[in-house]
Amino acid sequence: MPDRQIQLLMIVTGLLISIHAGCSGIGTSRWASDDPVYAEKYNDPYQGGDGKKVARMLKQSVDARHVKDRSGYYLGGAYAEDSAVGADIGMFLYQGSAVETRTSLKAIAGAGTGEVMAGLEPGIRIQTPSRLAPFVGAGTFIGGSWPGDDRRDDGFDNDFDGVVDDYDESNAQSLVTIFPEIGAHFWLNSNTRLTTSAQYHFSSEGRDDDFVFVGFSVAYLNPIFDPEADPETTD
Ligand SMILES: [Ca+2]
Ligand SMILES: [Ca+2]
Repeated sequence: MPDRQIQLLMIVTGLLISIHAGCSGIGTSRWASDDPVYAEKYNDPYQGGDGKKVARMLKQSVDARHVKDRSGYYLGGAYAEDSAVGADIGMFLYQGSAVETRTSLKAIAGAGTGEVMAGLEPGIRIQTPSRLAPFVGAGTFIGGSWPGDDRRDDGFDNDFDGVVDDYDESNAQSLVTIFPEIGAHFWLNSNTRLTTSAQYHFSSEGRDDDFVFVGFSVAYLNPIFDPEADPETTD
């Protein structure tokens, strides 16, 4: 990975860790208590001596297992060498509390072949079920440039269908990449998550068109129905 991108990733990760350190101070161990799943675990008064109390405070200050089997959506941006950029909007689903699957609609410009491309990016991430959650992941981008410029009179069979300069020829391109990924999530509160990651995209166009995306995203966890919060369902 180029030095500049490593630096950027370290800065963003450092920022997340400092925010985490700042938020984990005295009085913030109930950081997600507005979430009904988290609250059910931790809303009882502290029991036992000081040792037990501190142990539970520490545990609940990092616990993010309330995300188990829940879904949400995210908005993200990415940066690569030579001013290449990307943007995506997607949905995620936790399979349990440590495995996250996701799919986004993604647009990229300047990366790989240099064309503006749009497509789908499904991925999977394995992470710690904690407020600050490092992860490793993998994914694929499947997309293309469309509609492209007119190529009906260049004397070349651009779409390789055996007919030169037929009616629908353009310079539209497809692009498929697969990528490993490392990164970290940080939950600002019970339902808002910041993420930074680095993805190494292996391009279908060859190794010269591989690229590294350093990305940042903000995600929102969908609320769940809480019977205790609805007065009509409580006695
Ligand atoms: Ca053709
Ligand atoms: Ca042509």
